[in-house]
Amino acid sequence: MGTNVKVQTEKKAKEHADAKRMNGSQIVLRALAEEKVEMIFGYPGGAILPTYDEIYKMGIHHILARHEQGAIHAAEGYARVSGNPGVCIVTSGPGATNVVTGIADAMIDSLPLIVISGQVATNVIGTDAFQEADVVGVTMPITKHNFQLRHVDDIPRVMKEAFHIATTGRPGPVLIDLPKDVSTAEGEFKYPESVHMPGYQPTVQPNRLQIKKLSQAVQRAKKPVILAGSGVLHADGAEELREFAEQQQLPVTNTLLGLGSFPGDHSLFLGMAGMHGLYAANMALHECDLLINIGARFDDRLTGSLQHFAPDAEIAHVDIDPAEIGKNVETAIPVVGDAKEALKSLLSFNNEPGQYDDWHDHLKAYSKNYPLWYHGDEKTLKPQALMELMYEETNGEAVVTTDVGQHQMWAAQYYRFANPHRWVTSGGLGTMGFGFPAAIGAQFAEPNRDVIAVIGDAGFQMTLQEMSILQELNLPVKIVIVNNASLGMVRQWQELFYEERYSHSLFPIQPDFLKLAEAYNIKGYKIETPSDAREVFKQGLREDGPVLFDFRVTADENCYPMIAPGKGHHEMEGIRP
Ligand SMILES: Cc1ncc(C[n+]2csc(CCOP(=O)(O)OP(=O)(O)O)c2C)c(N)n1
Repeated sequence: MGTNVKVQTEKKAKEHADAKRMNGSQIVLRALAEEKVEMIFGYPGGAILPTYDEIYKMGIHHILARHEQGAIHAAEGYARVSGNPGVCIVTSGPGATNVVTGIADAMIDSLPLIVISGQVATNVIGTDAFQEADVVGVTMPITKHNFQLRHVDDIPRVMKEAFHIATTGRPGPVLIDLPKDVSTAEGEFKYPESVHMPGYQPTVQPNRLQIKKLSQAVQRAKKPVILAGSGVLHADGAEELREFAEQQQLPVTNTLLGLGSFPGDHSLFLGMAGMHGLYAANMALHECDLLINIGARFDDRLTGSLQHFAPDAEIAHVDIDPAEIGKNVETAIPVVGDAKEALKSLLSFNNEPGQYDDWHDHLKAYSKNYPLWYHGDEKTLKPQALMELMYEETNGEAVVTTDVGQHQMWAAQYYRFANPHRWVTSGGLGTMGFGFPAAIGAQFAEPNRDVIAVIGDAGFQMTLQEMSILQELNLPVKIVIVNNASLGMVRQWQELFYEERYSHSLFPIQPDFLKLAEAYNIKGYKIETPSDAREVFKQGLREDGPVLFDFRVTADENCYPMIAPGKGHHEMEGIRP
């Protein structure tokens, strides 16, 4: 026997000895352990029962949601705050279809998720068996990748690839469909050390020449601005972003999802841009001669009318996903790569900053003359004032999750995020029902930090059943209902664009949220005046367990400033009282 063959044979023999025989469910769970998964969120049912049996026997840390949608949004909140993939496990058919919204949400917001869905046995797939749904077909366009397991021997490789795909490049959700017979069949557990995927090789290191072009453009520019998106957060590049902005003295604005990637109280920060962004931020985008997009999608809520978008700017776009570059906005300097690596490379040129004093003064005047505003008074509780006091009483240190609507925009405007991974919101899909369960996942990721779920009275009613988790585990999530007795954002649009025809957007009758809290043994407070708001919030925040605050805010408040549909950044409305 040649030496080479002998070595090979010995290696094979060793591998065989290392391999352990176990069933498919055990293999799946062992793979999760190999991937250092600390907890999973889920809900059991027929097709996934063999796996739940092993979860029981192996003592895996599993959080039982009360609806699969709650489980997947909790997994998203966990992923957003921890930076690790969120894992969600559900049964076939309705269990799997109940997580479709969360999968789509994670896809558009680039959150790493592993979703394991039970499936009917392989011999009945395609026969309309009980609780069968073609989940692979349904989720094909809304997953970064999906798999259907057909053989137990494939499980280790598929699990390894799934985690690799979910967490590398532009993160995203990966679904693994697990037929019941595959989960009970016996096989060997040998976890691969690496993946072999020639067709999937994300570019992490940016091209040095492109970086040089970008660096030269910064030197040429008179009116540059950085637009930082959540790509900076996914790349853990907040520190490098601050260093680069300071080194080159560049003003910075954020997308909604990018908040926290740059300190909210920094002198170079202009505030959030976009539909409800700050006027100074939007005018910086409108008037700049160089727009450096780092890890943002140029989505329509950010750009407003594309026809009017950044008319005088040379556009540079750094993105790990090449499909994003040039998708919506013509780009002169494309840079494919990881945001942190790109920023490190840009920093290494160590250029002197350009002469931007006039530009800074110009933007500062916008900030001074057109700040956020609202009419406060002593008698009524204004939602904006509530956000301000929340910011003050938590020293800006809390993890804040939101649902979707006016409260989301007010939280984004008034809670000045100083740190990465403390802001959890459904940006791309705009999923009502997201905010409260996401706070549960966030609290698991940051057990010692205040986690505040800021939600509307309508969105809360979509997933409030997850108060059961708070009750069961005494999880100290603080629920802040910004209660305007309406679908506030819908009401605002109907007021402004549909001649005040409030079609199905007002809630004259509401549940008693305090009684609901009581049903789940959660402490509740109803607050109706500004004078009570601060004291009660302070007091509730000190509670060790969960608290629900029902803040009765003014019902007819509109969220300003605003870019109306079809308008450009320079046409913002409500920029002054
Ligand atoms: C699942 C879902 N359905 C519908 C919408 C459309 N929508 C966007 S905001 C909004 C109103 C939200 O009301 P509420 O939760 O009370 O928050 P508010 O705007 O009052 O702060 C609606 C219905 C959505 N975003 N998500």
